[in-house]
Amino acid sequence: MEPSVLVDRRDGWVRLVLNRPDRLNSFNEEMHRRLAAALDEAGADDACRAVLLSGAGRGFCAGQDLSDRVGPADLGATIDAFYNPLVRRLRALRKPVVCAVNGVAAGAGANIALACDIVLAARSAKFIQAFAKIGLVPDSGGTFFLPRLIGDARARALAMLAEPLPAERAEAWGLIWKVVDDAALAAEAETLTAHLATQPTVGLALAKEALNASADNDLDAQLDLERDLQRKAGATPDYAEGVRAFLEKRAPKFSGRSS
Ligand code: T3D
Repeated sequence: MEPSVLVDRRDGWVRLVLNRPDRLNSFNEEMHRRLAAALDEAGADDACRAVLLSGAGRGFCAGQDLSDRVGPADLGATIDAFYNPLVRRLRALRKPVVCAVNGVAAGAGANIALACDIVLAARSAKFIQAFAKIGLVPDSGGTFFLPRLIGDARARALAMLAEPLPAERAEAWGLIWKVVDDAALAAEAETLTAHLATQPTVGLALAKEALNASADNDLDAQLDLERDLQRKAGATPDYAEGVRAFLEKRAPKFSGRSS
């Protein structure tokens, strides 16, 4: 049997593919464990400077595998054990995470996509806060990301109506970065991830840290944080290389190293 997460190591980056296509890549515990391990490995590997997450088959991810939920379950415990750590891992990973939403992203599947740094979606894809259809609350950061990305009015309607949001509207509303023709999605996502893998990795990680903190900070606190992170960025070899390359009128060659 094929693994539930495919790990495809490339030159400087890794492609992770959710691989339970007959269940629209919905999560069971095994897929959670494999994805967590793959993200930890990518995080620990200095040679890996960017991550691409996508799904096998016609869907991206349909959230929790509901066939594992026919009996009573403590959903707070499963969220504590699996979904919340996954969202925290994606946000904390000190390298960019691109998500290629190749088809429907429903329930936790939609919000895990939103936890990634740059989200591309196939034109035919849709995002569904499916939770209300089964009496649940948007989880995996949905109630955090949605109002911040698209505003309270739209967030409330998506959460309460569970209507599919087509990819083109998701882009128009600012929920995602970009819609791409279905046939072009894989190549465009790979080109973008490969590009990010050549960029100043430490600087990007510091930018990610600042953006992650922005939702909870007031302007003064954010200005102080930017100062502190800029101090760190300014001490990296990639900053020195970036300035040198600019002055020498050539393309920079970033190492991604911290020292
Ligand atoms: O439980 C906890 O730990 C708490 C955390 C919860 C997080 C959550 O994500 S709760 C929300 C769970 N997800 C859903 O409620 C979505 C359920 N799926 C759907 O509503 C629809 O499948 C879609 C709208 C996503 C796609 O519809 P469609 O018509 O394109 O496909 P389909 O025919 O419904 O699905 C294709 C197959 O995938 C089908 O199997 P079959 O009939 O071909 O054997 C379907 O049963 C299966 N599938 C889709 N989603 C799930 C699933 N099987 C198990 N769990 C799923 N979530």
